[in-house]
Amino acid sequence: MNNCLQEVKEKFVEKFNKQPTIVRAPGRVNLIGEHTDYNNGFVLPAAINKAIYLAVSKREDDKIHLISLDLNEEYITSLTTIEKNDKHWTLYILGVVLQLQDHGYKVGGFNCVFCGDIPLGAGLSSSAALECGLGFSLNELFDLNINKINLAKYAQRAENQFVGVKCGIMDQFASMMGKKNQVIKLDCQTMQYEYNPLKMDGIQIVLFDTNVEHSLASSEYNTRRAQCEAGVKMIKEKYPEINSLRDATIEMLNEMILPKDELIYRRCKYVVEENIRLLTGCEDLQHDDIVAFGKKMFATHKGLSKDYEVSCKELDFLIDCVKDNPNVLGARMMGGGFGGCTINLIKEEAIEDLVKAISEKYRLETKREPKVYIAKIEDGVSIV
Ligand code: GAF
Repeated sequence: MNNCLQEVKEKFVEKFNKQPTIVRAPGRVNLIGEHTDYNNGFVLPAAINKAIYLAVSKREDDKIHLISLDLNEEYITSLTTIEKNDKHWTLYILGVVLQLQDHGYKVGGFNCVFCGDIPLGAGLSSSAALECGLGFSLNELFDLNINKINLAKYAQRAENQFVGVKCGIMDQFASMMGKKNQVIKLDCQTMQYEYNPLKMDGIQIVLFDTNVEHSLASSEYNTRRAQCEAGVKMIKEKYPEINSLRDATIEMLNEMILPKDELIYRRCKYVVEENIRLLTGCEDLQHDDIVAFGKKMFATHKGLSKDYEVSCKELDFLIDCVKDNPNVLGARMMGGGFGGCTINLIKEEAIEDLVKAISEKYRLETKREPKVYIAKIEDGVSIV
């Protein structure tokens, strides 16, 4: 049995003296399509084999009793006195409760003990997993009858409104809707999605963790979003029908933004190009052309680093280490940026040696201990 699963179970029984319902909520990877979700574009994520386990039960009173085993912290409040507080982790939970209440759902008091193996701040969406796991748990406990996509939307709103990060829908959608061995092609404008099998014989998804903690809440993420919106506003002066960068073309950017603001231009250019890369990249995958797909991942990294400027020296170093290696088909930084992981498609037989070599180089260069995970694609949130 998974360690976290065992731990939450034992702790819950010890603390509350009854058997809990247990929910598994996974983190995610994203193959391509970064910083496109809040621009109404496309993403290609998948839920993975790293997850948060939540042990939950109803209470007779209106209290919310939370225990984080990873942080060894406890927090108690009530349904009517939810407020921001200095235990940051509680915001992901309480924000979801507030969303459900605001949308008219009757949530009662509950206990929740949780623990996870998604590394924090590594860009693998531990926050979305916690939000989704909690939403899913409350839906089960109180028979709220909310479908998974709406649960994902409430989880996203919790992060937007209570945590204060203006994230898109990708992470919550992937954690909720993930399917074993399938990537999800999601159109963030229409919310249409399709599952595509990831056929990568002899190739694994390897994540190199810079061990630099990113902070999504850092103003930079929200700034990027605002810069994209500023770009849309400029385009609209001549093309009022354009409501997001998803519908913009490079020609429009050249005409309406480049002469006025070079920085906003680079931000928008990256997003427009990334959407094209995703759509053509999906065609590569359909034709089993991982080589062509991998090249697009490298191009994405360049765009994120040079034009969108959400990379950092550690991420760039890890990409430089693999970019000319014939055993690495594609690699790029993943997620919000400023730290966290790179995602790499690596030939199975080369992984061991490569991991050794890169870890050594990384240690020498940065004096940081790198971490490495092999990501397997798993199902989304479910009861264990
Ligand atoms: C973070 C956000 F939460 C996502 O919504 C997405 O924007 C991602 O950064 C960048 O693609 O994970």
